Order: sequence, then structure tokens, then C-alpha cells
Amino acid sequence: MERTFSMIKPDAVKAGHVGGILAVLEKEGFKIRGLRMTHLSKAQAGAFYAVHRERPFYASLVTFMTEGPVVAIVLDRADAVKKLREVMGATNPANAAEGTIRKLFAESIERNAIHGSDAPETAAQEIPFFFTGADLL
Ligand code: FUP
Repeated sequence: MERTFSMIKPDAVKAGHVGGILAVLEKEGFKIRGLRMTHLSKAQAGAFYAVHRERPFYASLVTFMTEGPVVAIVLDRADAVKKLREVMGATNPANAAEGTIRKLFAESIERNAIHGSDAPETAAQEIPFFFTGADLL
């Protein structure tokens, strides 16, 4: 079993796709171990995406990530990090494969419905950003 972190972004929450996205994740064999809805502050969104702070899209991304609530999710599965990235699809939904979450639910490269950790080490940093041990199974 491997653990990873995911987040349903404000575009997908607003459009009513929380249930649809969780259904895809469960169908693909992920076990939900933590689930929390929250509304990120600018400081929180800026810190979460600090790795992108020099990129031209950073300010716009932070504004988008604070426009409404998100759903933070902790997921367990064999090969969870790699499998989640596959199920999410390409960053730009125009390039995402059929059946992927971004193909099904994303609006654009910025408003792309879902986040998924890019490595087990990243997941281990991102999970405590949203959850304390007592919130997790
Ligand atoms: P991903 O891991 O697929 O979420 O993609 P990245 O880590 O490359 O990018 C993180 C987030 O930055 C994306 F989900 C959306 C945003 N982004 C943009 O808004 N514009 C870009 O050109 C690239 C990324």
C-alpha cells in the first residue's frame, strides 16, 4: 500500500463534481483515508504552490485556488502516486486521455479539477498541510 494526497479544486467543487470525482477514485481502487472541505486563504494557497512561485501563472493560480472551497483527500492504494497521476490525466485537459478525471471534469490548464502529489515525498509534505494525525485512518 502507498499513500498519496489529492485535492478537488474550486472549479470542480463549484460545478458539483465532488461525487463524480470520488466515484472515479473509488472505482480505480483507491481507499479514502481522509476527507476535508476547506476554503484556502491566499497565504495557504501561496504556500501550497510555493514551488511554482517564479512561474508566470503563479498569481493567477493562487487567486483561482482561493475562489471557493476545495476538498482535500488522503488516498491509499498499491502504487498510489503513479496511479493517481494516470487517473487524473494530463495537466491540460485538452491533452488528457479519454476517461481521465481532467478529460471528464476540467475546464482549462488552470481550472483543471484535481491536484495529485507528484512523488511519495511530496505527498508526505502535502498531507500535513491539511490533516493532523487524528483526522486520518
Ligand atoms: P500537475 O502536476 O499536472 O497538477 O501540473 P503542474 O505541477 O505542472 O502544475 C501545477 C498547477 O499549476 C496545475 F495544476 C495548474 C497550474 N498551471 C497553470 O495554471 N498554468 C500552466 O501553464 C501550468 C500549470
